[in-house]
Amino acid sequence: LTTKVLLGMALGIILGLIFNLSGMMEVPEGAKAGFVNQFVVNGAFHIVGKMFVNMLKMLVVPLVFFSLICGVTGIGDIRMLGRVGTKSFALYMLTTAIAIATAILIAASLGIGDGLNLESAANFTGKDAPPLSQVLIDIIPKNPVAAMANGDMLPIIFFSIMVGVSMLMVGHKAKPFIEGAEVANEIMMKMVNIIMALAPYAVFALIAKAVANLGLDLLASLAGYVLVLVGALMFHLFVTLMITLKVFSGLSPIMFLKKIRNVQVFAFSTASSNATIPVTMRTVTQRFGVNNSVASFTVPFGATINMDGTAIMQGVATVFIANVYGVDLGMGGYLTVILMSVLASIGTAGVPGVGLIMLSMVFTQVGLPVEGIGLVLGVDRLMDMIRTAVNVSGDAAVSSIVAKSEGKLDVSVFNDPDAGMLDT
Ligand code: DAS
Repeated sequence: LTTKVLLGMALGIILGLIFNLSGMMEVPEGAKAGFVNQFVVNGAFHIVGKMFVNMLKMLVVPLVFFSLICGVTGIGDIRMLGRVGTKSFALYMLTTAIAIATAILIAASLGIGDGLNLESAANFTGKDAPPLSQVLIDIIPKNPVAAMANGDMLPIIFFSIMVGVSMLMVGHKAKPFIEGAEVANEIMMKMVNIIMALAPYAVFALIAKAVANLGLDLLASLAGYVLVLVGALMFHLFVTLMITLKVFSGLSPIMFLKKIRNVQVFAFSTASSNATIPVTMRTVTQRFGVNNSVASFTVPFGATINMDGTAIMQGVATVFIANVYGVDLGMGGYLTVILMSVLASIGTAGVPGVGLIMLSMVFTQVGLPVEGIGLVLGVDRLMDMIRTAVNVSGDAAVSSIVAKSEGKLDVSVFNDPDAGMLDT
């Protein structure tokens, strides 16, 4: 399936470029958009892409609810849940902090954005992410069904854990319910496989649309920002995360990178960690050999609070905009950006564009003109796709480290190149 998905991605990029470079996407002044633009790219491709992302999102709430219940009851021992929670939270925060510190170092040392002195770009009105105190209070759902209806992940995670823990305390009387949850979880995972079979076509449509609309000229004008951001993201993925994986778990980074590719392509094409949860869960359990009792917690948890890629974008964008506007942030300013970005990433779900919304909050905090975001807005869709792939890679790496430390990772599965391969 991976080859088919990669093929879909490649064809999408090629067709998108053909549409864009051939001028078919242009809308002459006062005229209507052409056939390709209106009915193919922003018509058929848009519809297919949205339907696919909705199908993935459809799974997230029931999958997280049932897999967390199975996971917690599968843990069997509450103390382990505490350990898994503490270890994963600590590692998620550590990797995110390292990510943004590296990004700021790279961007500041290269001095990107210097001398661009553009007049202030289109003003950007991003809604602010909730303050941390509110985020902590909102972890406890007033109404769990409402939380599920709204897809608020942290309250859903909290409620599912509470149900699982309570079942453990009820003991054997809850057995039918636990078995029911196990069957429901299996049904959800089967639905993931069905949806993944559709992936090559959806990935093609999603990427063709993004490339056709975005084009290359936009990238040229922001080359410095894009190159440094992509460089920092790749550094984090291939160096920082892989060293962390090797040091903390001894697992093979090569095998990790080989098996994580499918998840990265999903995250890239949907630009949503949340929508990718079903694929991350399947890959981490069936290809990495992580026991569901750990993955069911660390994967949804990571998709919500762990956004290394987003933190990197915030670091690079802050340096870029500060230089463009000639604002000298100083060490204090940069430390504030690091703290804000790590904290902001806790409170926001993994959905497309959330990083940009958090960026407006970071800019406000350090006194940068928020309209500066208008400069990076144009390329943010593509940057979001790349950084989301880094986000989910961090979720999978920490899940593997925590599982290994708990003796809940089957190394023979991890080292078997064909384990859990989807034959479709
Ligand atoms: N798209 C977000 C995610 O799903 C990341 C971001 O917007 O920066 O992780």
